Amino acid sequence: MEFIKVTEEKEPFVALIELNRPKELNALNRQLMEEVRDALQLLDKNDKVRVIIITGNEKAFAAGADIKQMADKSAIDMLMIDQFSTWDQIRKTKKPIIAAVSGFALGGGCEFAMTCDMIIASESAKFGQPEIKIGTMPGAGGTQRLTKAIGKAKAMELILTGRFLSAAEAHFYGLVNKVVPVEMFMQEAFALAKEIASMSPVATQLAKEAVNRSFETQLDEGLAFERKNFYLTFASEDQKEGMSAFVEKRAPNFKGK
Ligand code: DAK
Repeated sequence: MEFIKVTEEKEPFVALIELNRPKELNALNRQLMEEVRDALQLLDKNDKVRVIIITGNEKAFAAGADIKQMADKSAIDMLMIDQFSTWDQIRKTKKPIIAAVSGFALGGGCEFAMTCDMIIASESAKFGQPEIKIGTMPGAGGTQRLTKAIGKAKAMELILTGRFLSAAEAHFYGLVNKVVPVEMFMQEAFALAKEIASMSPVATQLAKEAVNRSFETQLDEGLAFERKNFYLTFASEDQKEGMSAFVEKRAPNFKGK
C-alpha cells in the first residue's frame, strides 16, 4: 500500500484507513482508489472489524480526483477505461463507514466523504464541488448526493459556482453529523465508531442497507446519468483548457466549445 495506511484494530472492532498523499493534498489517483477498494473488500470480510473510519490529514481529506491524471483524456478514454468503477466499491461496503474530514474535501474528495455513511468534520473542513472551474462537472455522485443532503438551491449554487461550504455551513445544511475543533475530530470519529461497534453487527449492516435503500433506486439512475455527462465534458475544449490551466497554475479561458 503506497498511498493509504490501514490499521485493522485501531480500537476494538474499529479499523482506520488513512489517505496518505499529503503533498498532493490527497488527490485521488487511480492507484490510491484501487488501494481503498482492496482495503474495504478485506475489512468487510474481517470479523474483527465492525466499523471503518476513513480520514486524510488536518489540511486535506482529499482535494479531488487527480487532475493531472485526467487532464489529457478524451471522453471515449474515460468511458472505456472506466477507471472510476473502483469507486463503486465504497458504496458496496456492508459495514458502516465514517469519514473524518479536516481541511479540503473537494470534488471527488467531497463525493468520497458523502459516499461514506456519516461525516465528522473539524472546524477547518471545507466542502465543495469545484469541477466547474476546470471545465467539467461532478462525476462520482456529487450532483445526486449533495442535492439530497443539502437541498436543490444550495447544491445548485455550489455546483455551478464551485464555492466552498465551511464546516459550520455544512453542519447547518445537514451534510455532516458533527463539527468539532481540529484537535478533536479523530477522537470524535472514534467515539461514534465505538458506539456503533458495540451494537449487533448483523442488525447494523441490515439497518445500513435499509437506510440506503430509501433512495437507492433513484440514486442508481441519477449516478449513471451524471457519469455519462461527466464523461461528455471530456469531449469539450473547455475541459482541456480548464484542466491544463490548473496544471499550469493560470486562469482558464473558456470558449464554450
Ligand atoms: N489533482 C492533482 N493535484 C492536485 C489536486 C488535484 N485535484 N489538488 C491539489 N493538487 C496538487 C497541486 O497541483 C499542488 O501540487 P504541486 O504544484 O505542488 O506539484 C499541491 O497539490 C498543493 O496544491 P496547491 O498548491 O494548489 O495548494 P493551495 O493550498 O494553494 O490550494 C486547493 C488548495 C485545494 C484550493 C487547490 O489545490 C485546488 O483548487 N485543487 C483542485 C480542486 C479541484 O478542482 N478538485 C476537483 C477535481 S475533479 C468520478 C470520480 C471522481 C471524479 C469524477 C468522476 N467517477 C466515479 C466517474 C472527480 C473529479 C474531480 O475531483
